[in-house]
Amino acid sequence: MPVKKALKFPDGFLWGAAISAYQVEGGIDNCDWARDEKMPKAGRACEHYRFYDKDFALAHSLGQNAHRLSLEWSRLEPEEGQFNHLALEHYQQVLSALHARHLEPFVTLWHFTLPQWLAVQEGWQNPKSVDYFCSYVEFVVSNLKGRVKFWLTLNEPEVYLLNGYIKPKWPPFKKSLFSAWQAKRNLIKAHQQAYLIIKKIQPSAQVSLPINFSWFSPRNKYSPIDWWMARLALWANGIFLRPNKKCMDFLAINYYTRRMVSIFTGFRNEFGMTNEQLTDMGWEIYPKGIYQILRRLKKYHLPVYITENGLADQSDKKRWPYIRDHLIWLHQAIEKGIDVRGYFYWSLMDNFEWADGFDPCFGLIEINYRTMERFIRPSAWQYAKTCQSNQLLR
Ligand code: IFM
Repeated sequence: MPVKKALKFPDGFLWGAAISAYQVEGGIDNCDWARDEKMPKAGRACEHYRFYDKDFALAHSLGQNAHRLSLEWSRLEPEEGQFNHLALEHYQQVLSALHARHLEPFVTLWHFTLPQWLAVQEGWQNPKSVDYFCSYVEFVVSNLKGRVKFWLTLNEPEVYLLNGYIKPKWPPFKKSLFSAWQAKRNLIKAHQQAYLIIKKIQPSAQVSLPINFSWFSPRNKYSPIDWWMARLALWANGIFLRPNKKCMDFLAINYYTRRMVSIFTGFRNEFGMTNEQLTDMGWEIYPKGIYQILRRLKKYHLPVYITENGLADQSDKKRWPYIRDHLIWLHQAIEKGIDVRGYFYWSLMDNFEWADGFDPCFGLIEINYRTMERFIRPSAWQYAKTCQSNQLLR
């Protein structure tokens, strides 16, 4: 969709980028990902634990006014029931550094990694995981409530179930629908109870759970089965939304791609496409999907934050067109009455992309993993113009 005129975003719109602890901090060795021999290791990652202030200065220089990060549970509770006050102080400093740079923090409490003491007790499959999570949330929120307004409980639990229990290519590597169902039940309870705890400690907090929504289209649009499968997939994508809708103050949407659905080949996203239409991960670039998802979720009548949207693109040639085109569709959704209040690009910097290691480059900022130098990519300056002016210029 070509931009015809400057597209103005609502006053107070939040513009930022997102990261998560294990993917960027470095030095996390007490969680399931660090201990599992089958997985690539994050190791030093981007040494963001050390360079956070420098990284926030870069985000600020790029015109951003918000920032999404996660806390590492295994740092804050390295042993069951034992909270680490040094780690807490660290995150207090991190949050103060964000405020000093006028970056509104969105804080995720759990982003895929489990403390090792919980992983060896069957992680989210264990019903006790709900109580463990709640006591961690209580500790964190009581101590950080003065610095955080926006809390995100569990990042993309549906992606976690798929990769950890169905495919499975992530810890805990359980190929079992029954185990997935147990974990799902506990994740839902964990979100709902954490929501109540946060609201009790901090009534003014805004709480949600980020869900990774894809758009699904039938591969063969004349096939009723493909069509029906695509509808089913869209419905299934909401397994963490429907039961939690009363425990969400806003919708936190992560959107990346569309998947083509077919009775013959299942759920794929790279059929018959040129390289131009694909990211380095092989994901289709389909900006209209963000609009289609938002239209579908309008019935929830909740404010929306796009808590992740981005692509792996080592060349940096596709990044700005990708962001721009998604913002055009986002603006279209706002014009249709959807209350979108913020957008976070994934990711502020290149980082550890889970089972894919360090190869994919999602960052607005490139990292030299040897020297830990940071280099701002040209696309980041383009995005900065929008962040600074609160509009998408022609
Ligand atoms: O890197 C991940 C992130 O941890 C969760 N959402 C999707 C991103 C890109 O795959």
